[in-house]
Amino acid sequence: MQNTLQWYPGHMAKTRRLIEENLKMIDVVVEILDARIPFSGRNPNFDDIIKHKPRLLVMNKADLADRRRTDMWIEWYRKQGLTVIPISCATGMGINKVLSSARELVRERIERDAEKGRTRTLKLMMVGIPNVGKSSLINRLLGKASTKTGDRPGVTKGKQWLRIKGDAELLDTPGILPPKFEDQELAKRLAYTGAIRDEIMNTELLAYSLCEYLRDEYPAEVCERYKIKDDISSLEGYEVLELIGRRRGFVISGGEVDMERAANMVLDELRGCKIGCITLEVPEN
Ligand SMILES: Nc1nc2c(ncn2[C@@H]2O[C@H](COP(=O)(O)OP(=O)(O)OP(=O)(O)O)[C@@H](O)[C@H]2O)c(=O)[nH]1
Ligand SMILES: [Mg+2]
Repeated sequence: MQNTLQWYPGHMAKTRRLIEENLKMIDVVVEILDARIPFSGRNPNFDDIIKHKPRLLVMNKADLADRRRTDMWIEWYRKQGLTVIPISCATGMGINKVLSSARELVRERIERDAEKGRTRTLKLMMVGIPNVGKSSLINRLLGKASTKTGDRPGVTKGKQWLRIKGDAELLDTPGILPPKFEDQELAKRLAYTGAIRDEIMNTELLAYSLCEYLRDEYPAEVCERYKIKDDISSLEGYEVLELIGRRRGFVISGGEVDMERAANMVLDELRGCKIGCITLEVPEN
């Protein structure tokens, strides 16, 4: 893996300013996480940026995550006093809880305003790292494709307000990551889930690490998917990948495995949920 990862281009600094400038008029910040990396997928700088604004944590892509682990994370966040809900923009699960949970967070204010005869639409701002589904959630809430989405980071460019008739106003923002990561493991998890571009990582090394993780945490799923009968528990990550490549027939001249092809395939299959519903981290107590 390269040491200097260039992923903090000018537009991320710009987005930070955009979030800060709009914060005043926002009722609730909706922080969207990828349920497969509920910890690494949070930008630690958001606390700094968002400060004490009411915040709803939304664990999106729950359809791709390990349900047992999603429950563990929900409990972990709730113990910290945070409001968190699991959703899936792909299946529609939990979408109907988003507005009601956000409204609940500012219920007293809404009621106070109502007593004074003031009705206001609820103003929400969607924030999160790239590719977690901020724009997809907005489209789901609006019931139509109003903002562009895509299976790569950096799809949303500028700010965009969208209104749910008489109900709420939503502000989409581009995904932002912290300027740098000390922790390479964390950077790898972001790459596995597509929050940072593959091009800035070494795909083979990334796949070795992934295979190590799967060997320890999801061996049954890996063996089932790639029809492996051997015990993989004592293999190195690259040996697991080699075995997978061989099972898939990715063999080049001399009988060697085409490791690059195997690496790309495993990463694709992880992202496509083909290996199973996999969550890449568990809460620490
Ligand atoms: N399986 C699954 N895919 C999802 C879900 N939500 C979003 N996606 C997909 O994830 C990709 C990213 O979605 P976007 O809505 O563009 O993400 P974003 O957070 O707006 O991304 P940026 O604007 O690039 O920061 C798209 O390919 C979506 O179809 C989900 O709940 N489940
Ligand atoms: Mg977007």
